[in-house]
Parts: sequence; structure tokens; C-alpha cells
Amino acid sequence: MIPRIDDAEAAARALARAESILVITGAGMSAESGIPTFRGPDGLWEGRSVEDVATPEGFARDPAGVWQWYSDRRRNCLQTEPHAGHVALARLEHGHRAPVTIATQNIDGLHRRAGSGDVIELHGSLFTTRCSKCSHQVPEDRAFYSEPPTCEYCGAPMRPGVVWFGEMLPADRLLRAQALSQECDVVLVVGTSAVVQPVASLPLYARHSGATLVEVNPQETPLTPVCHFAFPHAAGEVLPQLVDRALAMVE
Ligand code: BV8
Ligand code: ZN
Repeated sequence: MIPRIDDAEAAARALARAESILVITGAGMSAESGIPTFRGPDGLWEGRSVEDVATPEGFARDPAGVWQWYSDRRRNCLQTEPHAGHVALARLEHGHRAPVTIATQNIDGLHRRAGSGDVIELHGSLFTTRCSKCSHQVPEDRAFYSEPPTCEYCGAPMRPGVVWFGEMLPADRLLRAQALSQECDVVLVVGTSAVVQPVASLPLYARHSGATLVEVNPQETPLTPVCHFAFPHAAGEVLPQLVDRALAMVE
């Protein structure tokens, strides 16, 4: 299927007619809010090895260094705002009669701050901290300690409440996202390089179950060839127009 690149009218019509919409977002969704993506010229991981900062082994080797990296990201996030693309997705949820769920890989909290209600944070959140040993978890909104705090229950170092490579995603969240990917009739995939598993498989489950795939990404991804629509432009540009058109068609 060759994607009909810029058929915004047809893509909006598919969204308007949808009985269930799943939105899958990645770091590119937050790029226009000033949060760097991971892969790419000025990517977060540029010059840094993923193994050092986004794995349990990396944290065990250098808890303070990894903690600091996430504290810096949390501080940056708190200085950013959701952009028009985030707001458009919240408008879609509140303006459409169909359920709209966002399954995000992002840990920045911007979807919720934009007003989206049904958000599944598949890779956790910058704003929770949990014990690296027991199940103790605390909300972490502003603390920027130089060292990771220790768990008040077991004394082990606390760690960012995110999912690192080699770690399972929270089962309840993943199962819900997988179920939605097989039930929804439109999947909107925004700002992800579509390489990190298991999230990268969700659009394929949806496609296999007959859903219409719409991608918004300035770059081609492994998903692009199997999308019904692919808009090679920024999220903040495409989403407000697409949502406006779709909501205007919703009976
Ligand atoms: C697991 C932590 C198993 C939080 C992250 C070989 C084959 C298949 C899989 C694997 C394999 N080897 C290892 C694996 C598994 C591994 C994986 O998938 N590796 C990949 C790299 C091959 N996955 C895991 O380890 C997962 N766990 O599999 O557990 C298991 C089984 C049993 C028992 C135990 C364990 C865990 C994955 C989660 C890892 N944690 N982050 C954090 O620090 O944020 S992943 C990290 O990558 C982020 O969460 C990020 O969201 C995610 C995906 O990246 P993207 O969001 O797509 O961002 P990226 O920069 O890549 O791309 C941005 C895109 O935006 C680009 O396409 C760009 O063009 C676009 N863009 C830019 N500007 C805009 C834009 N789009 C729109 N508008 C714009 N303005
Ligand atoms: Zn503990």
C-alpha cells in the first residue's frame, strides 16, 4: 500500500468516522516543546551510550550520574510547555464521540498537561521515583538532589520511575495498549522512530486487525510503507489541522 501522503481530507474523514482511536507517540511529539529526541543529530543520546544512562546496569554502575541525567531532563521538562499538537490531541479526545487513548513512550508528562485524560505512559514518567529494590514509589516533581535519595523503607537507592532497556513495561499498561491496538479502527502514530519494542509492534497489530494507520513524522520510518496516510511534517503543524478537519466532520 503506497501511503497517500498528503490526503488530509481522507485521513480526517477516517478519524471522524472512527469508533475507537489509538494515538501512539514518541519523542518527536515533544520536539516542538523544546525537548530533544533521542536519535538524531542533537539527540539526547548523542555522544552518550544508551547502556550508561538507560539500563539498570548503567544505574548500578553510576547511580548518581544516571540520577543527575534524569534530574536535568526533569528540570528541562518543567520549563517547557505542551505545544499546539499536544493541545490538538486533547481536543480530539474531548470533541470526538469515540474514545481516544494516547499510548506514549514519552516520560515528560506533556500530554496530561495539555488536557489529555486517557494517557498510558508505557515507559513510565520523569515525575515518579521508585526504589531500585523494593516496590516503594514516591511522586517526584521538583527534587533535584545531586545523589539519588535512599528508600525510606529498605535503604536502597531510589531510581527514576521509567522503563529502561531490558526491563519489562508495566504489564497492565502494555496489555491495555495491546488490546486497544487490536480493537481500534484508527491509529495515529506521531513522532516515533518506530524501532523500540514492544511499542513499535503496536501499530502493526492494529494494521493486522484492519485499522487505518496514519503517521506524522518528518522522516520516513519502518512503519511508513505500511501506513495508509503518512504526513512528512511536524506534529505541531499537522495535528491541529487534522483534528480541526476531523471534528468538523464528526456528526
Ligand atoms: C523489553 C527510557 C524485554 C525512558 C526507553 C532486538 C530486537 C528487538 C528488540 C530488542 C532487541 N534488542 C533489545 C531489544 C529490546 C529493546 C529494544 O526495543 N531495543 C531496540 C533499540 C532494538 N526494548 C526493551 O528493552 C524494552 N523492554 O523489551 O523488555 C524483556 C522481556 C522479558 C524480561 C525482561 C525484559 C524496554 C524499552 C524501553 C526502553 N526505555 N527510554 C527514557 O529515558 O525516556 S526507550 C526510548 O526510546 C524512549 O522511551 C523513547 O521514547 C523510545 C523510542 O524512541 P522515540 O520516542 O521513537 O524517539 P526517537 O528519538 O528514536 O525518534 C524521534 C522521532 O520523532 C524521529 O522519527 C523523528 O523523525 C521524529 N520527529 C522529530 N521531530 C518531530 C518528529 N515527529 C513529529 N514532529 C516533530 N516535530
Ligand atoms: Zn526500598
